[in-house]
Amino acid sequence: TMDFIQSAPVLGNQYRDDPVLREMLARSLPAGVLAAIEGDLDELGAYAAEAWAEARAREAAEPTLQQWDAWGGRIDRIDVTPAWRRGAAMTTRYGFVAAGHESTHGVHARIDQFTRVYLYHVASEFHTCPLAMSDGAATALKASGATALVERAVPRLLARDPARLWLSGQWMTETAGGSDVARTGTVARRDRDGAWRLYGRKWFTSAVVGEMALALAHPAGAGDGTDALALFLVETRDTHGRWNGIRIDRLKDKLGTRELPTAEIHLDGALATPVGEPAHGVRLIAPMLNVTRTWNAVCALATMRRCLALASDYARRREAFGRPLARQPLHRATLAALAAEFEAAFHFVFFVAGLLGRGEQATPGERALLRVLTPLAKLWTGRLVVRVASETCEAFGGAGYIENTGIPQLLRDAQVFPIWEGTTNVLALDVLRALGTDGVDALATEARALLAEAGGDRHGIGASLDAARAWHAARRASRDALEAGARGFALTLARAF
Ligand code: MFK
Ligand code: FAD
Repeated sequence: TMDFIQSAPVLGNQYRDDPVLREMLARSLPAGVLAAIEGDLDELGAYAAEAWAEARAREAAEPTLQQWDAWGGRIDRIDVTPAWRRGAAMTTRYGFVAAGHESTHGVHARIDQFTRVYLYHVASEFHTCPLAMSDGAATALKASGATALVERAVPRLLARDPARLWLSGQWMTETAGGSDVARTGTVARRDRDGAWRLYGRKWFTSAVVGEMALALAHPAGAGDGTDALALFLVETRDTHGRWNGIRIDRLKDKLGTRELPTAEIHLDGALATPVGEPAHGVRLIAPMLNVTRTWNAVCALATMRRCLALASDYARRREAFGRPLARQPLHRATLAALAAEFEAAFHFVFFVAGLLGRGEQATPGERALLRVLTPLAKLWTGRLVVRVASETCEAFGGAGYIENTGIPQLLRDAQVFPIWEGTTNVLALDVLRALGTDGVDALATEARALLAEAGGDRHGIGASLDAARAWHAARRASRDALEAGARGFALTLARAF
């Protein structure tokens, strides 16, 4: 055994090899819709496998920032990785953003779109981050009714032609507050010509390479608090292609998502257009948050699926104590338990995607359900993916700790899902916000209807919903008591769903 060489895990076509995905599609989509999209899904499944093999065969690539040219001119040029350079062509070819908004497949648009995103995410090297924000921007603009901005930006965000495609950022977080955006210090002032200009510092901007952003700012002279904030559309370049009053201070040195350029920027008179009246910015950006949170859940699923695909393949290749790990009862049970958790989360998230796709056709009950299940799906999958990625490292033994196997990156990348787009706690509080005072009863009724549809409650789900209801009722009077238990409450509801 001195010259024993372990064979590396191999990834097959990620569409063909995924029975959980295929079963969901067969159940959720009419045969005609599935037939129309299956060719694309098969190509994306093959692309996922090719990209994995290619990434193992080269050095890791990261974006770079060049602030100055040779002569001392300020340029702030960000060069992105090869996978990112293919991003526009892939996005327009497969409609990662467009498919969610086109009418071709009616209420199935979001299932179609998020299946594509699920297959693309890991290979995309977090190009899905700006795509999520672009989808969120298109959704928020449409909901705002700001006609001129909708006409200018939405067709570009949903373009099927790479030369026309726009990406959007989402500029909220500042040094003083990411969760508490009421602490926004960026100020919006009118210039001599009456145009709005933004002044301030945005502390995390993940798609500054994009053509636009939706940004929160405080109109000069407006009062304090969340409601005084306004939402602005900023085009990042002027008509000559120069930065629009934007300085890139540096790129973040991050634990994971290292292919994604996340910048710290200064806004120094960036021209901006208010979305609607210059107030109620958080209310206006909320549709964007809910869409990007759904993307977050889908991309967390994609990472979990990748972990399980690799760990299962490896378990068939690696032998210990006389047989492949896949035939060691305890290793097998360990992976099976993770797969079961993944599968439950998968169906939860795609149920949410299906509700989102109902759009205008959704009943008031479905809208209320979507509102509360969105933060639940995001917070649940954000925590689960970290656990699955950590167990995957362990399932590879020492190899799972060695960078160029590709396994550690899964864990480093997974850790972002519970942090951005609202941490677990912030989303648990959002669940309280969404449920209001009576929402818990409505949610429990809905859950019971789903249980009846599923043929009964074999796992005591009704009992845990009753416990959550009783808990909520007992603390309704005390905001502090309600908040202190909000995380446990939200996790109980999510697990029940
Ligand atoms: C690859 C995977 C894809 C992921 C890509 C992601 C890229 C990463 C980019 C980011 O991380 S961007 C930054 C994300 N930042 C956040 O998510 C902020 C986290 N903080 C919150 O979510 C707070 O809850 C929030 C700032 C929204 C609210 O704080 P406040 O100051 O307590 O607000 P308030 O007064 O409760 O709410 C203001 C209004 O918004 C209210 O409506 P009204 O004015 O009509 O009363 C709320 O009901 C409404 N609202 C808040 N959250 C909502 C919402 N409405 C609908 N849906 C929501 N989620
Ligand atoms: P804080 O708000 O300071 O939170 C610290 C801790 O306090 C957290 O654990 C939180 O859960 C907890 N906490 C806060 N409030 C409460 C409360 N009321 N009750 C209980 N607990 C609470 N932002 C953008 O705007 N645009 C981007 O493009 C972007 N890209 C990002 C990319 C990456 C890779 C990362 C890591 C972040 C990015 N962010 C972006 C920022 C991200 O959204 C914020 O970091 C996040 O919302 C948390 O805000 P914060 O960092 O200020 O943490």
